[in-house]
Amino acid sequence: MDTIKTEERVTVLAQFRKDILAGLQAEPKFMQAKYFYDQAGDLLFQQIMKMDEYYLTNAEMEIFVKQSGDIANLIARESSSFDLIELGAGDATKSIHLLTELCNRDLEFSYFPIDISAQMVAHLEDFLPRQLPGLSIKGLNGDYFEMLDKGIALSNRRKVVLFMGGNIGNMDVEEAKEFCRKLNNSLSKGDLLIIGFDLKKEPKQILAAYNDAKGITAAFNLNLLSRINRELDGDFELQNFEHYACYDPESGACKSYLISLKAQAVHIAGETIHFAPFEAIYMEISQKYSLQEIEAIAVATGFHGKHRFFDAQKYFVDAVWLV
Ligand code: AVJ
Repeated sequence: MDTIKTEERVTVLAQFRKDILAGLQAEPKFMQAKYFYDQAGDLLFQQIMKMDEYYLTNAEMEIFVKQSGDIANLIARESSSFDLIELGAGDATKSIHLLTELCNRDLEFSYFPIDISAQMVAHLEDFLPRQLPGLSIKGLNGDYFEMLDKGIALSNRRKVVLFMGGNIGNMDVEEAKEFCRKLNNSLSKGDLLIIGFDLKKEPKQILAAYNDAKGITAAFNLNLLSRINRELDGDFELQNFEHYACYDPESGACKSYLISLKAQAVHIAGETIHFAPFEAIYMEISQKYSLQEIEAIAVATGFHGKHRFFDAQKYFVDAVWLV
């Protein structure tokens, strides 16, 4: 695995400190969703993916279980040699179906999974070659914005970028466009982007996915406060904060907040942060899209291609975009 060296670990912690303090000293306060995924956060996210309310994983799983053969054919259509770069691979339980199809064909490819969680990348490098003998794999641990360039530099073949799970939903629409534009600039003609979007649907169903009855999503958000307490010598009292999720069916923005239940001061890395009663920390966006909005992003950012893969309920779409 290409991972952070010991001297870089200091920088990672310093960056965490800088980002958290900047977000909490901003008006309004915010945190970055990428920091959810420490060891406890990984486990909580795996629980989220198993929840009844969290339809996204099942929907995209269905796409990859039933249609990986078609997706593999589409990838192999151009040429039998390419590299597969996955942004935010996680535990790869969906992409493994595509990897299996690709391994079953006479293709020459390497798999570069990128993930913010070092544990996940280490797990993939250990687990996948045992599951799929002969698979050429090299994991990259880090922020996928940074690691993408590294992945592209490592590859001297045609590139297929996988960006699944609705991870693009963690950006607002403008950030998503900016990201796709950057991605398009980094890629070359003939390269492919397979990108998953959660679709606009019954608002109550969306809200329930981010406001589950058992409070797992609440625990997932509150876990970032625990992480700050542990890694940045913070003194957040978790019982003084409440998870609040809302969905705007017009814009498609589903947002999560932690609400300060009273006036309080919190100390983090030697700094004092003041909270007014019911002041919100904006934690995360999970943006939902219509098919027209998705098409508009493709066009605006230099991609083309009409191939789309849906689950039977049309909850989710994996679009195949060509550079
Ligand atoms: C990993 C960004 C796809 O937004 O649905 C799930 C993260 N947060 N529940 C999402 C998440 C709360 C998830 N993504």
